[in-house]
Amino acid sequence: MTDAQQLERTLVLVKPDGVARGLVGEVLGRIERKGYRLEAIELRMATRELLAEHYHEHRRKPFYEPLVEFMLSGPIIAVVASGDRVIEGFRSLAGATDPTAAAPGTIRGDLARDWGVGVTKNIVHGSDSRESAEREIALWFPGL
Ligand code: D4T
Repeated sequence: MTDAQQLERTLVLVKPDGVARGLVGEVLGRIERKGYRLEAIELRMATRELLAEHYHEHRRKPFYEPLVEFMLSGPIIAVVASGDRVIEGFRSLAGATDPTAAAPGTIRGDLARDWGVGVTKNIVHGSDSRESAEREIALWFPGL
């Protein structure tokens, strides 16, 4: 099997707002009902070091510090899901970054809103490319 044919994987995070609001089952259910496979699931607290790597591309953005504080505010569910085109497919399930603008029918469109903190509390993260997915999976699930 060549690299291009290898089963695609993505890293999904249910962020602290999703866990605190009891939406883990809802998010995982949508991934499963879409037909993707859950390869690994872990409930854990992030660390500042892990988030510094995970959000490396945003490190100089004004929302970086509030984002990291939010991601440290409670437990996160880290998930590896697999399936053909799962990266694109999960981002489609998640909807637009801004929960106010996210289309109804998507996770963010149906379940998230602006709580006065802009777009930070948007329930889920999903990798945005094969390269990011493999980098993020190695961070959250070393050895998987
Ligand atoms: P993630 O990475 O969480 O799947 O989100 P997106 O891919 O949809 O969005 P992103 O990379 O642009 O942003 C990452 C993360 O930062 C938060 N954020 C973003 C924020 O708090 N304020 C902002 O202005 C933006 C653009 C939300 C998601």
